[in-house]
Amino acid sequence: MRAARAVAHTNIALIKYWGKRPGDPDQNLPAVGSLSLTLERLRSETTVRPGERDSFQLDGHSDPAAAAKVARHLDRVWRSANPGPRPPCAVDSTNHLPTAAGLASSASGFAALTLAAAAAFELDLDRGALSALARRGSGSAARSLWGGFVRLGRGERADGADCRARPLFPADHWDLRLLVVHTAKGPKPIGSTDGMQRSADTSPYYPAWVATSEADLERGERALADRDLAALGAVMEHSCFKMHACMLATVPPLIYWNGTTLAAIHEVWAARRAGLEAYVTSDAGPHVKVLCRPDLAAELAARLAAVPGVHAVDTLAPGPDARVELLP
Ligand code: 2P0
Repeated sequence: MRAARAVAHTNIALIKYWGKRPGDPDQNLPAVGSLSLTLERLRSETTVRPGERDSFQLDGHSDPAAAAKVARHLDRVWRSANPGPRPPCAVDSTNHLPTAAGLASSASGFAALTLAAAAAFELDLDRGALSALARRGSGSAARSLWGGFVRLGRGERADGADCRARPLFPADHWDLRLLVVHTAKGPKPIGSTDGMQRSADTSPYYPAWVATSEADLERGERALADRDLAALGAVMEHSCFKMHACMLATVPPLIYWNGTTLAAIHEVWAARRAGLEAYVTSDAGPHVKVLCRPDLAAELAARLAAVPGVHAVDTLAPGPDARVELLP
């Protein structure tokens, strides 16, 4: 075993993933495909080294629940190529995400862990195989192996081997900006994994959500290929609001938004009516993400920062591939 350090950037789904297809829970198989934009700056950096025993530190702190998840994921990576016992690992991770932002770190976190562990274990895996492994840690992590625009197919196989992301277009294909509008501080009340299970079990809109998502993916990919912002924005908003409709119809309801979330959405639409072309999306949390051209980003950010209740607005360009290096 060697020591290795990986960096993976977080991503935001333009076409959303919500729900798992039936099968082995440890395979974490999504019910729908998804299409994402990897972001600059927001990233996880993870080092995996041989250790006396397993240890895990995140931003200098240890947490037994997180350490158990990391150990389980190291086992998955190791067992993908080795029958014997896994060597103990010292894992250190740093999240370069705005503090208390409530932005998902599991995408960049599991992507970086997968990449660093595979290199540390000296496994000869291509990025597709690494993506399938990262997916087992967190569905959105499968997309963070690549920069730019990435599509995760739903896959059909029970063993998940065909459920891996692939890069559609690199970061320089289309110079867009994604504004992250922070509308709250602190963690969200219910995690995605539990929330999506609850939707699958109780939301009458869940079957419609699953049945209609493949068409959204096709529209999204075509709009990206054509660099057609109006087409991409339309299908991105539709995918987002359909997912939130499915969440709202869950029993008990999943409402990830607050009043400021809605105010920010209305501000984006008001700006659009005024000629500032911009489109919204939002995930399993209260923040609003806004897609626009670079030349409009500053004006839109200023308008959104002025909405009462908005804490901060980050402006992010498309980000790079995940990368890994062996350490001495
Ligand atoms: C997404 N989300 O496509 C969607 C949109 C949240 C809403 O992927 O259970 O943390 O670990 O596979 O990846 C968040 O879910 O869930 C997510 P698990 P994950 O970005």
